[in-house]
Amino acid sequence: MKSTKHLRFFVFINSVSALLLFCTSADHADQSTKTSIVFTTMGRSNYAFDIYTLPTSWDPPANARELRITDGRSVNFNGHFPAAPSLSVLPLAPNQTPPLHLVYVTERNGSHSIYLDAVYNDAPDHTRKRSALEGPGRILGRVQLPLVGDAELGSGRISMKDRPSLVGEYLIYVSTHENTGVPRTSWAAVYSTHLETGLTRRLTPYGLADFSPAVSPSGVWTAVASCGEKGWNGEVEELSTDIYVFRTRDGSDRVKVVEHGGWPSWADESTIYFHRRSEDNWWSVYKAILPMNGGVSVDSVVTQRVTPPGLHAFTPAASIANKSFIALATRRRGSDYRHIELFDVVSNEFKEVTRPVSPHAHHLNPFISPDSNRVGYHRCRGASNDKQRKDLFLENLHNPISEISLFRIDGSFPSFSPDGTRIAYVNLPGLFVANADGSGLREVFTGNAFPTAWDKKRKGVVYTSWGPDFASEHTKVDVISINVDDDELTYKKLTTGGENNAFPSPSPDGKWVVFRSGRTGHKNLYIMDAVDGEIGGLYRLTEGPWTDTMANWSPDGDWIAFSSDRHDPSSGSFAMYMIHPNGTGLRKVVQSGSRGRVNHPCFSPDGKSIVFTSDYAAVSAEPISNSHHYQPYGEIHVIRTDGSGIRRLTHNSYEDGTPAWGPTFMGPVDVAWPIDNPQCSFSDCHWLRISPKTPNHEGMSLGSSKIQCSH
Ligand SMILES: *[C@@H]1O[C@H](CO)[C@@H](O)[C@H](O)[C@H]1NC(C)=O
Ligand SMILES: *[C@@H]1O[C@H](CO)[C@@H](O)[C@H](O)[C@H]1NC(C)=O
Ligand SMILES: CC(=O)N[C@H]1CO[C@H](CO)[C@@H](O)[C@@H]1O
Repeated sequence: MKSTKHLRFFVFINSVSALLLFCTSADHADQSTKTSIVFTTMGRSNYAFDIYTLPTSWDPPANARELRITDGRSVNFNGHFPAAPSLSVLPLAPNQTPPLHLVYVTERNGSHSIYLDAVYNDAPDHTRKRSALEGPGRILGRVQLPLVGDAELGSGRISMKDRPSLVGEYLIYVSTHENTGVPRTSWAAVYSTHLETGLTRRLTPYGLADFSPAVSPSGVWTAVASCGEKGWNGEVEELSTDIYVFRTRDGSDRVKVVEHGGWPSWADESTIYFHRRSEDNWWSVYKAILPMNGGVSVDSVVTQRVTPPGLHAFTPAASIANKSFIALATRRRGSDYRHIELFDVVSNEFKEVTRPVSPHAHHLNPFISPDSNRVGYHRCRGASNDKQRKDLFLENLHNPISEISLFRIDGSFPSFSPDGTRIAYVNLPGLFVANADGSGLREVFTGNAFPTAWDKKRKGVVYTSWGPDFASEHTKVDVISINVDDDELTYKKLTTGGENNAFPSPSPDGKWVVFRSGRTGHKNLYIMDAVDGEIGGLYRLTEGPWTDTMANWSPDGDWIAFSSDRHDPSSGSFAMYMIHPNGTGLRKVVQSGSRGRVNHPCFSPDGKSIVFTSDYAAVSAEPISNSHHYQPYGEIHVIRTDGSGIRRLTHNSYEDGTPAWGPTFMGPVDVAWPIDNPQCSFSDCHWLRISPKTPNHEGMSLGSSKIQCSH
């Protein structure tokens, strides 16, 4: 590779920069000892996304084959085919075949980065004038160039990155590396990085959040979906975004062009395709025509619906060379899958692209090459395409606190054994225990159980609750204990009434268990004997017509942290509180805005901090551009017990939840499973209903009630 000299400005996360990154950010809390946090991301272990491409020709050659153009490592998504990159950083062609250039987001190496790949295939020479990837083809090789990682964005910042476009020497993309400082506001903003100098400029005004940027063919204008001044109001389906346009150079001349719309894509300098949920409830693609000679405003822009009712059509991609079609994703009656189709905007005909090729997979977020000859998209690569991938038990993630080693677990509701050597977790239905190095996996309970908690004194004793999750006060759920070292694996029922007794957490002296129960018609906290359960002693800790839940007992025994909506019962808003086990000292630790959510608190081993999941940083992407997440805002945060020093640990557009804080510092490396797990079993957005007139099914999620949309 001849490009080494150009790479000095793009120091990607290597060991040296990672070290710098951690040294400059070691300012949190009084973490005298180093520890680990493990958390869950809904469905993430099933993603395995890669970017693929197919020809767009209306009558594709019979031998057209779907080509995987990313390398089958990690999760690769939201691609973009740049127009003939003229970057001096681009590597030289190793042979004569015309390379295909692809910009995309990848999650390898523990954080989001944006890569540029030059992909070479064996398409015969005469296809050059058409498309390098038409006809048969095998990938011969690739040159991979990291463009932007967290190291480029400054001292120890961690961020999600999204929807990149490469325009000349500039990379335009979303990043979440700047803290808004305001609870329940999105950190997503559009940035431009000059690749030669590494200079990064923010294009979104401070105080606003922008999603889904798209750059016009000339590069002069960028369109975004933005909530504007009204901000984010808890939406988890369609965000209440409008489309704004500004100058790519510096973000100036920002103007709203479309009220109610998202995911813009430019066909030419005055035509923008976008999507919105129509009044008839079908997601549809629309077209906005901007006036040619200035004076652009919502009133001077003409918008037209492009796709008809009767199917969902969204995430449009305009085609530049041949303007007679666009690409989009659809959900149709009779198919459980999201597919990529073309839509002829002259004849109003659809043409299926991915269903004939891979009918049983979700395909997301299409994009079209500048010559209009191919369409790209991402989908789950599946096990057969995935020789290099190892399934991960624990995926190590960068985070801004050097004393904490952060892992995503392939499971939910994890908890550490007191010595940190074992992890119990749930993979419904079933409760499992494994060594922290991924060995010794054992299913210890086969019922529907959640969450998990280890006794601090009696070795191998794990508490859980057995019954349906996210159920009403009177649902039959009981707290049980299991000795996971016992060959018989018998369980002991500790509660008897069965009235939604759940979320047990044992005291450090091994004598008591705090749990929540719905026995009075409200979920409040109770304390019972750890060994004999209710019959050995039962005390009521909290009482009121609201929900107290997800309790966690502090390591010194003096406090119980929990999640409650007592400040606004039944509103769906949860804050974190602390109370002494004797019922005194109640105080609120943190609330996310006035209506947000703070769930699943867990104390640090030194008792000075608490990890939790929250919508404190709002959402980071349009939910429809992802697969299903009940709570796409869920991110892992830590805070001191006095309510100061909140820090965001995770950055993504997924649902992160159920964190556990362990006593040892586990080396910051991935832990692979010894076995292969099934993949690609995630679901498309549940709220994309195919019969829009039928009522919504209430979403059930890692929190305990569903958030209301603001419209
Ligand atoms: C442009 O796309 C349409 C399909 O919408 C196709 O029929 C036509 O042949 C294409 N034109 C060219 C020049 O490729
Ligand atoms: C309640 O418990 C806390 C700590 O656990 C203690 O400091 C306090 O004195 C106790 N209050 C009463 C009234 O017992
Ligand atoms: C800089 C760095 O850590 N690179 C690693 C990123 O991950 C791949 C595997 O996906 C490794 O091969 C690289 O060494």
